[in-house]
Amino acid sequence: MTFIKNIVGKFTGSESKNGWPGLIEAYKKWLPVTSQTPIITLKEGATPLIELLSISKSIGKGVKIYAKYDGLNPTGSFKDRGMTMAISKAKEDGCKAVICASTGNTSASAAAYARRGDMRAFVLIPDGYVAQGKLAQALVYGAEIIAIKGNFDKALELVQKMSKEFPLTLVNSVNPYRLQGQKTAAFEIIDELGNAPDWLCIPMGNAGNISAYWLGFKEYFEAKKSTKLPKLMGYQAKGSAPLVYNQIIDEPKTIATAIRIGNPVNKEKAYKAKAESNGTFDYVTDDEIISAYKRLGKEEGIFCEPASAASVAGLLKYSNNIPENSTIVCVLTGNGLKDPDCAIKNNDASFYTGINPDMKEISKILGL
Ligand code: AN7
Repeated sequence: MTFIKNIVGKFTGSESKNGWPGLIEAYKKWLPVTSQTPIITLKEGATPLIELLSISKSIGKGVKIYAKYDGLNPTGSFKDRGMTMAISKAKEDGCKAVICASTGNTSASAAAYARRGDMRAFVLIPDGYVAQGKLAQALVYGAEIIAIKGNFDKALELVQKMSKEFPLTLVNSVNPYRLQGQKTAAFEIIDELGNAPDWLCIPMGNAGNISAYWLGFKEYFEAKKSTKLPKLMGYQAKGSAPLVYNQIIDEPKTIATAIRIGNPVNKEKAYKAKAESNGTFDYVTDDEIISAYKRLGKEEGIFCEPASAASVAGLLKYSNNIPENSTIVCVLTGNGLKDPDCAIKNNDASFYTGINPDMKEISKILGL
């Protein structure tokens, strides 16, 4: 991949096995860091852009669809891009403890980076609505976890208050360093494709990530690293779509617990990005999410979490509107292993249990 060579060529190769130094080091001149900033990194970024061969073929019209598979970050989600920045800056400021509200991925990422930077990590989560893999991570990374009787929006309200009351750095996406780190995903896409895509399809919860991508696409465009800006296609789950209805949802509902958010804090930024990019916000149903989730797995070999599949579900919903010969990137924000319960409940696999270890019996079952 030429872009990895281009970036990595600048480094000694001693930083990690393949020479990738982590996104702050790689994109330093685009980020608010100085020589004084202690860089806390797990070598996040440089995630693969994978062509979706089967889905591109089924849409036809010469369209090329790629997945930006950010589930391959160190803690399994795009949050690591923002967290390396937020935690490094918190460390620079002498912070001893960070706090966040989370539907799961932010808590895993915050805990990993905070502990690596020798800080305490306090996380507030909605009791019973965080996928198993994410909870397992927060526990193992040594977070101090408070599960509240209430949803994400309530938890965010609380941590915003607490960070004003106590000496705690808030690391939700209201922290501006989060978006700075996350904008590097747009840089990577342009570095690899040689230009911006025509559309960027992305799931939205608090709408930090879509806002960050827009920052990144605009900065590279202004620096003449691309000749166009993408249309932002932001998708929410139907039962949890405050940005589609333009109203707060008091009791958001969706199988995609990562984006079960009723009052997005980055609402204004997201609407501005939508207007500037001439984009579209829409919802997808849980059935559409699961259908895209399954297709990604069994046709493309890509396992993402349900919230991430919303980007592909949205693209499929808009397939009649896709311009001929366009290039589209769908952001797969989190790894499928984050939510094993969803995987086990939603698949079309043939799974035979309690079978005797007998070739005759097995071959009969398999129709061989
Ligand atoms: C897999 O972890 O809000 O629109 O607390 O985990 O930037 O909020 C997660 C959000 C998409 C939405 N995909 O991103 C949290 C949290 C996955 C996510 C989103 C999230 P934003």
